Order: sequence, then C-alpha cells, then structure tokens
Amino acid sequence: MAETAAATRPANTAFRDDVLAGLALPQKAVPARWFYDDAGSLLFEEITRLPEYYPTRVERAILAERGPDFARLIQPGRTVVEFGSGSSTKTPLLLQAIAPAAYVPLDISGDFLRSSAAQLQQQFPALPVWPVEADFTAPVTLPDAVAGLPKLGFFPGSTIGNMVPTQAVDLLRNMRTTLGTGAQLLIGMDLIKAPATLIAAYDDAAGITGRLNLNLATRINRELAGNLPLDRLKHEARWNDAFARIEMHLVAREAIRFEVAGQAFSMAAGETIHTENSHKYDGRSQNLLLAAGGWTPVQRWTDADERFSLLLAEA
Ligand code: AVI
Repeated sequence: MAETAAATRPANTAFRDDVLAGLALPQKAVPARWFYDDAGSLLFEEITRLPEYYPTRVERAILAERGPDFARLIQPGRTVVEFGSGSSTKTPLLLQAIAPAAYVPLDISGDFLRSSAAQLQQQFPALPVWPVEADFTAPVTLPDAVAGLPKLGFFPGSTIGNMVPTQAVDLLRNMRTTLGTGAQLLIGMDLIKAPATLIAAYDDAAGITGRLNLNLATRINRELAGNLPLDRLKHEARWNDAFARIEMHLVAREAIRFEVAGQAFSMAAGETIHTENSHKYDGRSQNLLLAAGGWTPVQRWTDADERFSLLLAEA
C-alpha cells in the first residue's frame, strides 16, 4: 500500500478529516484507530482482562504452550519485528521459545514504545532491542544493525481483523517489503464462532467496550469542537454474517442534531455511526488472505475449543 494519506498529515488534521468525511457518508463511519487516545488505550487494556473477551487470554495460552513448535519451525538467529508492539506483553513468550538475534518493536506511539522496549530489555539483557517509532501499515526501514539478517514478523492480537480485506492485503504485502526475502510471519487471527459468544466479547456485562466506543464521541467533542450528545448515543455490537465480522456502532437513541468543527450533522432515531469491524476467520479464509498478501501458510495452531488461532507463514 502507498503510505496512507492519514499517515502523512498531522494527527489532529487527519482525525478531523476522517471524522468529517465519515459523518458525511450515507452510513456514517469513523475508523476504529481513533479509539486509541490515552483513555482509549487504557480501556482496551481493561478489555483484554474481561471474562468475555477471550482473544488475549487464548492467544497467550497458545503462545505459552507452543514454544517447542516455534523452536522447531523458526530458525535461530532471526530478528523478531513486532508490528504495533504496544505494551509487548505477549512477546516474552515468543522470545524465550526461539533464539532471536535481535528484537525490533514498531509502534506509532513513541513514549509507549520506549517504555515497553526498556522493560523488555531488562527481561532479556543480552538481546539487542531496536525500537522504531513508525506507522507499520506502510513499509518501514529497519535499523542498519539488523539489515541483512533474516526476519520473523510478529503480529499478535488479531489486529488484522480490524481491517477490511483490501487494507489487510495491503498490510500483509507491506510487511513482506519491510521484512525482506526469506522472512517468516507469526500472526494471530480470531476465529468464527457462535454469534452469542462474539457479541458478549464486544458487549461485555461491565460495559467497558461500550465506554471504548463512546470514548470516540468524547474525543470528537473535546478535540474537534463537537457537541455530540453522549447520553443519546448507545453502544451496539452486531454480527455481520455475510462478512464474518463483529461491527461496533454508536446508535442514536432518538433524533439528534450536532456540530463537529463547525459543520452540522443529524441522525434519525436508530441511525448509527459505524465505528469498528473485527473480522473473524476460518482456515480457508485465513489461507486466502495470507496468499493474497504474498505469504505461504506453513503451520496453524488453535486452542482445543477453536476460539483463536496463530499462523506461521513464509514469504
Ligand atoms: C485491537 N483489536 C484486535 C480488538 C478486537 O478485538 O477487534 C479491538 C476491540 N474492540 C472492541 N474490543 C476489542
């Protein structure tokens, strides 16, 4: 993918442009990446600990259990490049299972990146760690110190599921460019399952996912001089069977009018702002997606209940 237009603009302009363009669509929509200011990132951390939100727990269990497989299939001496490393909480499970030459966490949030890289360095004092502040959706130039070394891309969490197929394929292709010839990729993908289980994971009893969704409206009001009436919007998680995805929406409880950055908008009762997609996969759709992105699947692991999967692929 060519660098996204948003990535080349200052963040506040990109946010305003995305929101104004999205609210003008027949089906209002704002990209989910705008959930994650500091408050949104904390809410997501809380979500990962919720009883209903199985992906983080199950993926971590697979990583903990499959170390010997990783050691067998991932050659020693690879540089592990983690895409959107965030707090890097799953990384030690992988690093201790294989014998990496170096670790390169990539994240757009520099402060977060540096503090979690420092923490990881303490855990693995002999491992060279080279944090890179970058938008990993575009090709990234890696540090000279790891140029020429074979790479293992690591993309846990099923973040790929938050992208529509064209974006997901562009990202996989760009990862291939970033990682170079002979690369491997270890990627987490959530699986299709009973809609009730999925809806519960995205509409938890404690209401934390609802707060993440509504945080977007709070952010629009604060950063874009908006006056969205928060008490007249409600969180909804829907299963879209045709596209095998959970959708999050902000639903107008009644007809509303509001302004954002000086522009007027209205919503009829029941009308929604589509705020997130979280695609779910089966084995075939995973293989298709990886192949479209230029990757050959090598191995696939799931938990006993087939809730979540990790895939190893090679370029
Ligand atoms: C970050 N991403 C993989 C999460 C997901 O499950 O799609 C985001 C999330 N949204 C609501 N709950 C979690």
